[in-house]
Amino acid sequence: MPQKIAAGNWKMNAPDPAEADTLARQHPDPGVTVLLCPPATLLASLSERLSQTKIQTGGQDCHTAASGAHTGDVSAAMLAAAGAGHVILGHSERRADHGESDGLVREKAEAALEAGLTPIICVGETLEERDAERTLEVIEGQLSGSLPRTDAPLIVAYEPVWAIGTGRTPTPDQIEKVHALLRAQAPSDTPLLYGGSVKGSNAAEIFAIANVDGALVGGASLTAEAFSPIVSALE
Ligand code: G2H
Repeated sequence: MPQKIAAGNWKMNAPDPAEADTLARQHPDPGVTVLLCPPATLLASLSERLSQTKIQTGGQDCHTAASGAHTGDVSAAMLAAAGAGHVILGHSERRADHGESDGLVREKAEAALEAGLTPIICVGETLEERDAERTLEVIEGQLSGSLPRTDAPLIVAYEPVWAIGTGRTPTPDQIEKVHALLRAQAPSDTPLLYGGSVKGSNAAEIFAIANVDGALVGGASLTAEAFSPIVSALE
C-alpha cells in the first residue's frame, strides 16, 4: 500500500511559523505523512520548530551538484542538513520560470536520492495540451524523462498547470485517468499525489479517487485552519 501524504508547498511565501505549531497541535499523531515545504531560508528554523512533532519538512528545489560554484542555488545535502526529508522537484512553476527540462529534473532527483532525500517529482499538462487531447502523452513523456534511473522510493505529484492557484480542479474522471497512467508507469507502491487548488471543501472527493494517495497543497497549506481539514480528510 502506498504511503498517504499531505504535503504543503509554501512556495515563495512566509506565513507565520506559529501556523505550523497549531497544525502540529491539531495533528499530534497523524495517521498519514504530513509535510511542510517552506522557502529554503525558513527550512532550518521550521525543521527545528517541528522537531518534537510528527510534522516533517521538505525543500522546494535542489541543485544537481552537492556543492560548488552555483550562485543562488541550494544542494540536496544542504536541505538534508537543514532538516528536510523530502524535496519537491520539477514543479510547473520551476519548469516555467527557470526552463527546467525533464532531464534536469531527473538529475536533481538522482542528487536528492544521493543525499538521502525523497524526491516529489511533479508532472502536469497545460490547458493547451489538455484541449489538444494530449494530456496522457504529455504526462507519460514528462514522467519517463524525469524519473531517476534507480528503484529508490520516491513520490509523484500530478499537478495540471491550469488548476494551480486558479480555483479550478479537474473532474474526478480526469484525475483518475492520469493517476491510472502514473500507477502503471511509476515504481510499485509510489505514493501518487494530486495538486492544484486542493482545499478542505474538495479534499475528501479527491482522496476518494482511485490511485490518489494524497495531495500537494499550495495556497491552502499556508494556515492551519485551511490545511488541517485536508490532513483530516486523508487520515
Ligand atoms: C500546485 C499547488 C501546490 P495550489 O502548485 O503545489 O498549489 O494548491 O495553490 O494550487
